[in-house]
Amino acid sequence: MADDPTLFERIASGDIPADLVYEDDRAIAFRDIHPVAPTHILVVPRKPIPRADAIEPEDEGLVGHLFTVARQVAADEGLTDYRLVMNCGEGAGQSVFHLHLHLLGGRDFSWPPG
Ligand code: D5M
Repeated sequence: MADDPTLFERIASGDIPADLVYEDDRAIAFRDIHPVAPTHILVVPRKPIPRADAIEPEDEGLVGHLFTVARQVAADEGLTDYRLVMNCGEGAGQSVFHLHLHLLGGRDFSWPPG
């Protein structure tokens, strides 16, 4: 039996509404429902890879595409400086187990992250 669709698959299919800022045949981007910066956008592959350590060699092109999309969205948002974050596992802060890049911008960031 097929797994239930992930939250982000349901957003990609239009089943759950989201504030989409970009979409193509491989990826979507939409505003995070709990923003932690003035710009907080999630860049998500349509393929439901659960987490960074489940990325396979065959996914390399897709994962590279996420960064190209992030670059495009950042430019569209007028961002020159921004942070890209991918949490892997609950201990690192991952709460949705469908791969995604956080694009954060519009304020200064400290290092190291908390
Ligand atoms: O990031 C998962 C992110 O997903 C977190 O910042 C909240 C966001 N989220 C959860 N549900 C939604 C919906 N419905 N729309 C938009 N954004 C959402 P993680 O790195 O897994 O903690």
